[in-house]
Amino acid sequence: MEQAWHFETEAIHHAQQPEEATGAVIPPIYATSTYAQLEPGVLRQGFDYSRADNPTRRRLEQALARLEGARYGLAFASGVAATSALLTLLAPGDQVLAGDDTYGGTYRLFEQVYRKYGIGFSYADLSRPEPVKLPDRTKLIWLETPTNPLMKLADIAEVAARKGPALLAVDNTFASPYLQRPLELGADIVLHSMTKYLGGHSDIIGGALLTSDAELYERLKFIQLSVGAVPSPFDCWLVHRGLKTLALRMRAHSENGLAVARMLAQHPKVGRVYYPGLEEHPNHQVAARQMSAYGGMLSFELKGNVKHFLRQLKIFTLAESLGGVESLVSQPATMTHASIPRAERLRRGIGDELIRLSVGLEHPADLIADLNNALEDA
Ligand code: P1T
Repeated sequence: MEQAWHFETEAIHHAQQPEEATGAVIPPIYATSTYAQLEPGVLRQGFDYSRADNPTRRRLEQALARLEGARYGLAFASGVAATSALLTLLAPGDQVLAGDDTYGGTYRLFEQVYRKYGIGFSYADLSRPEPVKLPDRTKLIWLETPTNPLMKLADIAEVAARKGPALLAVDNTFASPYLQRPLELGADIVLHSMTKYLGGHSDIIGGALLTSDAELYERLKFIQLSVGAVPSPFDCWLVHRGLKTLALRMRAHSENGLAVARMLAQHPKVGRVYYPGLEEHPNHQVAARQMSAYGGMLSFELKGNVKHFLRQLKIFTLAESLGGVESLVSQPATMTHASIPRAERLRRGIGDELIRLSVGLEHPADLIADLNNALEDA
């Protein structure tokens, strides 16, 4: 879709006009569950109940859609609630082809919730250049790129060109629309955990779906209303506030991420470093084509004692999640990806020595010193 302004300007102004009644530059939070009707079924502004729609949520949905180059946006109570809304469009016997490295909670939702409703899931390494054969009745291709936690990239345009009638959904959580715009590359729908870079401050849980397909939007809007996993007006307001600094933050996350990745790549206590901005990353060419910078997420293999290393860190906090201004560290095997059975996890390449960093916006020299110090002790 045409954008009238550059990303930074849209992020600050789209769906954020001063409020009519008072002139408030920042539109208020509409903390209301319901709306007074003029007569039964005759609404003032189209709002009847906040599970169906709320002005604060609507502004956020419009702003997010604009930033992803989508016509329509829908906000949900979490990233997995958004994923679940998409999966409810499927019917027993339908197949989903997913990448073989995804957030552990996405895998758990596929395997432990939706499989029992007769939906089939298969997995393939979509970061490899050779095309993957789609199983019969594939209705949905699920692409996380970059993947969590191994930072693999799939060529979105390449997968889109071969998807046939299947829907292509891209989980754009790690990149954010500032670094990567999957709809422009042929995806049908984009998913976000708004909990991460969109919110940007580790203070809300939320998710979103963005699409330009009117029919798909109507079906998902029906699910949003009927299943009801909607975010609160306050959470929507916080995410909308976060969007205004998204461009600035993503540039800084990317600079810090690259600096940390380069330091780790030459450290004797570090094995492989997984960061798409490094030239030796197997998908670096794809990254350079479809991303404008490489973000703040990276993983690496520690040659040393994981517990000692984690205990020595002073700036990086040991915690799940990512994408906030503060740096976080995690051990995917025991944390974010613990719900994947051990054998499957190891087959995917997520061993106990794998460490994941969400590189924040602190000064890079402090981050590097913190890591160097902890590595010495590992
Ligand atoms: O946590 P929630 O907002 O429900 O989002 C789920 C989700 C979806 N997609 C990706 C790529 C994710 O990373 C996540 C959540 N991930 C973490 C909590 C984590 O620490 O990896």
